[in-house]
Amino acid sequence: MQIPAGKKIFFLSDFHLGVPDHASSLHREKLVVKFLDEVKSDAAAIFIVGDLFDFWYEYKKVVPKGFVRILGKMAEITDSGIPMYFFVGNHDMWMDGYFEQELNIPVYFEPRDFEFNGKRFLIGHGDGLGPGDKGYKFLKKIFRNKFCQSLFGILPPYIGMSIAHQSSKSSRALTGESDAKFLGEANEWLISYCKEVLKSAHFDYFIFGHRHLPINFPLKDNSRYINLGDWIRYYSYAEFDGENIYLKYYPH
Ligand SMILES: [Mn+2]
Repeated sequence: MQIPAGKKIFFLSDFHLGVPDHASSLHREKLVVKFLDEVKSDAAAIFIVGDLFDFWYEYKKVVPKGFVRILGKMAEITDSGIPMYFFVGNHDMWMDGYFEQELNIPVYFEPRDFEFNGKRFLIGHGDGLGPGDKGYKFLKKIFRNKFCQSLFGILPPYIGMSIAHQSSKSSRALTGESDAKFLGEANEWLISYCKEVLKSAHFDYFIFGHRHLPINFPLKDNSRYINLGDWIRYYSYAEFDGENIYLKYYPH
């Protein structure tokens, strides 16, 4: 795809809407909506790269309460003809057609490559990639298992949603502040992942979320790894102007 002159592609992730409480989530939701509203006239496309929600599970006929502003804004943007793309995160992987049907937004469950203006992008949430993290990789298999997902769906929502909110809280408690520092080239497992991919294919840009730390790291042959940070601490996003990519911070 060729981006029309003057237009840009925006990438953002990890809003974790729904936590830690309604008031602060609503505050962040309104900021994301304001951002989307401001960039839409410049946007050739907008990518949301996972963990939009702190927890999302679509029942057969029912979706979770709340989040009406952001869902409405996303619908408005795609209705106006600007494409949006969504990658599930580890907190909102339980999607089942609602975004496609209601918002006209494709939902991707795995990293995927795109080409804009001759530049190759590999885009994904980033969870479960690279070396290590065996515990999470095992858990992810269970979470992604159709049978386990449908078992969860039989639970009455007030029980299912309570269990999910509880476990999402404890998973955050586990990661906490250890996310806040760059661990160095050798220990950042998404950098290891990018290097592994680059051995057999060239990408100009690797765009991931999940790490909750804005990172713009140069790899070999002018390739870059961009981590989108989050909208909890950093309010960070990436912008591709057709030639270069920039990691930016939204004033709040
Ligand atoms: Mn996240």
